This record gives sequence, C-alpha cells and structure tokens, in this order.
Amino acid sequence: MPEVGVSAAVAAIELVQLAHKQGWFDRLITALRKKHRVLVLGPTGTGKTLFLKSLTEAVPEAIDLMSRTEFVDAKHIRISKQPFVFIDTPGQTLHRSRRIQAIREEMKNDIAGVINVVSYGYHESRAVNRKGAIANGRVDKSFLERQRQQEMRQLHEWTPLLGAKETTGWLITVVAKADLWWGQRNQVRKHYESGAYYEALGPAKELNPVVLEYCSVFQKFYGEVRMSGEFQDRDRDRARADILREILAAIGRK
Ligand SMILES: Nc1nc2c(ncn2[C@@H]2O[C@H](COP(=O)(O)OP(=O)(O)OP(=O)(O)O)[C@@H](O)[C@H]2O)c(=O)[nH]1
Ligand SMILES: [Mg+2]
Repeated sequence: MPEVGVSAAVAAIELVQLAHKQGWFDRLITALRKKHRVLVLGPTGTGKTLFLKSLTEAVPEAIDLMSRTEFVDAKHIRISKQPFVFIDTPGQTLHRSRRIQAIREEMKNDIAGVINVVSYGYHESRAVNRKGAIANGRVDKSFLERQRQQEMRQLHEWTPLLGAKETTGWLITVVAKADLWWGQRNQVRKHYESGAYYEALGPAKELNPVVLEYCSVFQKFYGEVRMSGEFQDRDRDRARADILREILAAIGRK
C-alpha cells in the first residue's frame, strides 16, 4: 500500500494533539473510524450490483439476468483508504418493502449519500416485461420510454424521505450502460440533468444532484442488440475515475 506523505503525517499528529488539548479527541476517533454509508437505489436491471462490482474489479463479469439481488446487501469497499459501506438494494417492484426498510434503517445510521442507478430505460432483468422490447434487431422506443417511467416512479419511494440536505448529504445519479446509449448521449444527459427525470426528483433537487455517465461492461442488450460502438475502453476508464473522484469529493462536502 502507498505510504502517507510526511506532510500529511505531520498534519495528522498536530490534529490529534489539538483534539487532545481541546477535549474532542474521542469525537475525532469516532469520525475517523466511521464508514461512509451510501444507499444504492434504482429499478431492477439498471446495473446497481454490477456497478458496485466494477468499483473493485476493472473488468467484472456480466451478471446473468436471472440472478437478481433479492435482499439488501451491504458491500464494504475502500476508496483511497476511505472505508465505505454501499447498501445494494433489490430493485424489483415486488421488493418495495425491503427497500423502504433499508431506507429507514439508513436514516438512523447517518447516511452519507445516495447513488441512484438508472440506464436510460435499458433495463435487463428477469423481472422486466420485455415483450416486444426488441424487433428486427432494434430496441423498441416505447419499451425504453416505459422503463424510464419506471425509473421516475421509483424515485417517489425515497425522495420524500431522503430528499432533505440534513438527512442525506448528496445524490449522484449514475447513468449506467453508456455502451448501449452512447449514440444518444446529448438526449440522455438532458433527460437526467434538466428534463423529466430532474423534475421527478422533487424535493431531492435540493441535494444539488450530480449526473455521471457510466459503463460497467460491454454487453449486448438481452444478448441481442449491439452496443452503440463508439464507446471504448478509455471512455469506461475515464467514467470510473470520474465516479471515484466524485464520491470522495462528496463525502468531503457532507
Ligand atoms: N451493456 C451493459 N450491460 C450492463 C451494464 N451494467 C450492467 N449490465 C447488465 O445489466 C443486467 C442487470 O445488472 P445488475 O447489476 O444485476 O442490475 P441490478 O440493478 O443490480 O438489478 P436488481 O438486482 O434486480 O435490482 C446484467 O445482465 C448486467 O450484466 C453496462 O454497463 N453495460
Ligand atoms: Mg442487483
């Protein structure tokens, strides 16, 4: 592991001495030990679980669409030595009560922030009704539109509870599967940054939401429809670096 620089070590010692002197040493230790808890939300098949896997594995293996997250699952991950607990939630509509319970639990745990994972309607899961989704090797536009509506509906589950700055420090919307929608990039950005999705955030607009493009794997949609082709490995590396940087910056801001 890389060494902490000398100046950082000196600054840390000074901080500890000051904390001793002023009587907040215990509080400092608790703060340093504390893990940053991040709630990961979003509909089934948007890519939440694979996104979390991709933070620690450069080339994660795709997840079978039959293999869904059924229970809330806390994943412990270190980013630049900072300890995080990412709470991966089950996105299927039938697991609403499990999500609500996780949200309530995290409100008690002093949550750092929320990552909402969406994918411009490219949802892949055994729980998605994909009848008519693909015809003649193309994705049906109304299928994508329906799934985007689902992304917005699911926002209403948590924004009334977590939409305030005092409860939740920050919100990052991760628009996953950039390999599939890259050809419509401008439209995608607009939809999430200022369009219908942004409006649907309601009270959570107060969290100064950040939108980041992402891609965990290159994979044909339902094994059939090609990716848009222009999105490359270097774009994926850049997106990953951007997200890691943003997460670290966000905890600094809370
Ligand atoms: N093309 C492409 N496919 C992806 C990407 N990320 C995830 N997938 C695929 O999308 C499907 C769903 O991914 P998951 O990570 O299981 O989705 P989830 O949001 O955790 O779904 P639930 O656990 O049901 O809530 C899997 O088949 C993944 O391999 C991506 O960046 N690009
Ligand atoms: Mg999952």
